[in-house]
Amino acid sequence: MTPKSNIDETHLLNLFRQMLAIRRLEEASAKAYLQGKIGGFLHLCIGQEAVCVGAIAALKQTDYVIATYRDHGHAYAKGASAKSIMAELYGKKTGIVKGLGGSMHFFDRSNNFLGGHGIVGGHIPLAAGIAFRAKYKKTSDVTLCFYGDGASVIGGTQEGFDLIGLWKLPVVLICENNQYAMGTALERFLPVPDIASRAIPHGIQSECIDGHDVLAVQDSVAKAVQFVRENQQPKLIEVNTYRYRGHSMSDPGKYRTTEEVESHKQKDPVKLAKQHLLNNNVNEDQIKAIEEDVKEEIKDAVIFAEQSPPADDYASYTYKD
Ligand SMILES: Cc1ncc(C[n+]2csc(CCOP(=O)(O)OP(=O)(O)O)c2C)c(N)n1
Ligand SMILES: [Mg+2]
Repeated sequence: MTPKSNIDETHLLNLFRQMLAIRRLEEASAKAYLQGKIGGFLHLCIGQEAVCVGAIAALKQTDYVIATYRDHGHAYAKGASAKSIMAELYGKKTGIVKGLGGSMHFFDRSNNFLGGHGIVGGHIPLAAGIAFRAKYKKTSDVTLCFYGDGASVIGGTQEGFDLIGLWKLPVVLICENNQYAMGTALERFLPVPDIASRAIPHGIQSECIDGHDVLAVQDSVAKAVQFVRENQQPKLIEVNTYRYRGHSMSDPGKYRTTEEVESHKQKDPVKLAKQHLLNNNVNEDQIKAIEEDVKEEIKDAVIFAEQSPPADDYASYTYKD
């Protein structure tokens, strides 16, 4: 159990609320998927919420975030509404990209959330480009680039790392090490199971942290962001985390034992934050009020998605002379 400590209760309540909202949003989308209301692929981040919420809490609003296809929590933490996310999953016109992208291709220019990318590792060179612009224009904005452990071994990742290291670009690379790439365990695809060390040949400083305590994640990422902003140099953080569900909704996850999954649930980030709040004498009623509020927010998001008009035909967006 987390000991009593001096924490900013309002801040932790806010982080707890965000993580809970992401958890409920993911659960609601899984339900809608099984009801056949959401099509295509659906990758959930249940179990990993402390990573996106803690890391993005370390940013300024003008900083950039770029992520993989497991992007719902990242978009929400960067400021997208549950309504725009759910409507996108439903393929509705009111969605975050007008219902034309779906789960893997969120994009929210107003909050500097630049995707949502389905090609594993393909967005790392894009992060280099975003950061190059910031450095060139001297904006001091930092790019936070999330990627998975499986992306470590992809060519695009290495090419992106080289540019980021060579040009000393203001990027914080966050490897969400959830121990698996689809159904393949880390030790079956990495000759040296130390992801942080893969930054060294690219001239990028790195560290490895635990990803269950949202405040600890925020603290480490905040230090990295400050270092990157002030020194105009990149940094890589490997964050150890775990996804409770399969790779996507079509994966029953039979390559893991129930014991393994349950052992990770003991360190659940949402429960940990709640316990932390209770240990610091935050009123239980205050927590219950947040839980109710989140329930309403997600219920409203589902109603909004169901009642929204369908996306326009793709053809109406094609370029015409
Ligand atoms: C270039 C490319 N190769 C293969 C795939 C198929 N694929 C989709 S997800 C995935 C695993 C990625 O695992 P990881 O990077 O650990 O991310 P996680 O799903 O665990 O968040 C693979 C191989 C792809 N989308 N893109
Ligand atoms: Mg993974």
